[in-house]
Amino acid sequence: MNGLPLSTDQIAAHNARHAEALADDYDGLGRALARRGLDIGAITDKAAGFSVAIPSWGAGRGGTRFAKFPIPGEPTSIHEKLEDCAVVNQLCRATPRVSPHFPWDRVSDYGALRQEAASLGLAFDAINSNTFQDQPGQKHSYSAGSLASTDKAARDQAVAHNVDCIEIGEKLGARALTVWIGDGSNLPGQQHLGAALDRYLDSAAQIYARLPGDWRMLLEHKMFEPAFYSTVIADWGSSILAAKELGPKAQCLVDLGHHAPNTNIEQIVARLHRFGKLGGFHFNDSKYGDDDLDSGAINPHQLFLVFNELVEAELNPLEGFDPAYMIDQSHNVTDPIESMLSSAEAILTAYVKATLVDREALHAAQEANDAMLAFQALRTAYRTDVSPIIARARTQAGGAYDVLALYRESGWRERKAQERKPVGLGAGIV
Ligand SMILES: [Mn+2]
Repeated sequence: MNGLPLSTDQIAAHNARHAEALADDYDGLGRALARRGLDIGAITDKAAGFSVAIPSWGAGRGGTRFAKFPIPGEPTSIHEKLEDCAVVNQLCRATPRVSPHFPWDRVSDYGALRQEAASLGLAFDAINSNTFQDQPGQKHSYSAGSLASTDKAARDQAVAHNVDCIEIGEKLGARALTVWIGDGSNLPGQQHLGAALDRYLDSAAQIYARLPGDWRMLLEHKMFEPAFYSTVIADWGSSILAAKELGPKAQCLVDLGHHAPNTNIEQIVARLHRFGKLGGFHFNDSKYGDDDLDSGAINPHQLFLVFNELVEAELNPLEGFDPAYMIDQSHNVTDPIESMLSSAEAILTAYVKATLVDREALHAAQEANDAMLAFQALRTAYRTDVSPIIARARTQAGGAYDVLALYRESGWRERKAQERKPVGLGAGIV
C-alpha cells in the first residue's frame, strides 16, 4: 500500500500540531463517559471498526435534471475516481471500499483494476447495475422499462446485463449486486400493475439463479422518479415481498431518500431486520424528496435514530446480518471529496452516538411504558459530542485530525486541475 495519494508526512505534521488539543478533549470526554459507565477505549475501537463504502460516481460533481456544473480537476475515468476515493479514505480512514457502477466504470481488465484499487488501499463493494438508461449502440431500449418491460427482448437484455455485472464483480472481489430499476409508469392505466410486478419477479429470479454461493442480491426500492405515477418496486413492502419470493440471498436495501417525506425510516429498518431482510443502506439526506443531499445535513437526528436501530440489530444479529453501507449522494455545489469527507464523518458520528445509548435503561423504560425516560436514554446519547472519539480513531489509523483543513492544504484539486482533462457539460450524474 505504497501508492497513497497524499503525503503521509504532511498528515503526521498536521496531527502533531493538534495532538495536545485532541488528548485534552479525548481525556475530558473519557472522564465524562466513565461517569456514565462507558469505556471510551471500547467505543473508540468500535468507531475504528466502522466503515461505509463510497460510490465511484460520487467522486464526480453530480447534477440535477437541469444541469451539471463541473469543477476543474474532476475525475474523468474509473482510474481517476479511485484516486479521489483513496484521498477520502486516506484522510478519514472510514471509507475503504468503492461501489462501482456498470457500464459507467467499464474497463478491459478487471483483475488489473482490482490491483490498482488495492495499491491505493481500496477494495470493491456491491456492484451497481444500470438498466435505467440506454447506452450507445444498445439493441433494445429501456424507454418502457427493463426487468419489468413488456418487451421480452428488453427484459432478456436487462437480465444479461445484471449477469454481466455479477461476472465483473467476481473479478473485482465483490460479493453483492445492487439492483435498482427505473421501471414504472407516468400515467394511471399506463401499466398493468400486477403484470409488471410478475415480469419483474420472473426477470429477478433469472438473475438470482446466477448469484455465486456467497453473494447477495440487494433490492433497492424507490417511491418515484423517473416513473412519477407508479414504480414497480416502490416501497419496502414490495421490496421485502420480492426478496422473500426470490430466496435467502435476496435482501432489501434502504436508501434514505427513497421514501415519502416524514416516513419513519428507522421503523422500516427494524422491520426489515426482524425478517432477516436488511441487506444494505444508502446514506444521504433529503429536504423534499430524493434530493441526495449530504448525509446529516438536514436531519442528523433521523440519521441517529436509524443508527439506533442498526445498533439494536447489531446486538441481536440474525444469521447473515452484514448490512452493506454506502454513501449515495449527488454533489451539486461542493467539491465531491469534501462532501464525502463531511458525510462519512456525519455517518460515523451517528453510529458512535447510537453505541452510547444505555440499552438497559432504554429497554427497561420501554417495558415500563415510561415514555420520557426511554426518550431521555436516546437524548443523552444524541447530545454527546463524540468528535474527539472519531478524531482519535482516525488519527490512530493514519488519517487526519481535521480532514477538510488537510485536504485544502494538500492542494489536491488544484494539482488535478492541471493534470486531468475537463469534464463535459450536460445534465445528470457522471
Ligand atoms: Mn441509492
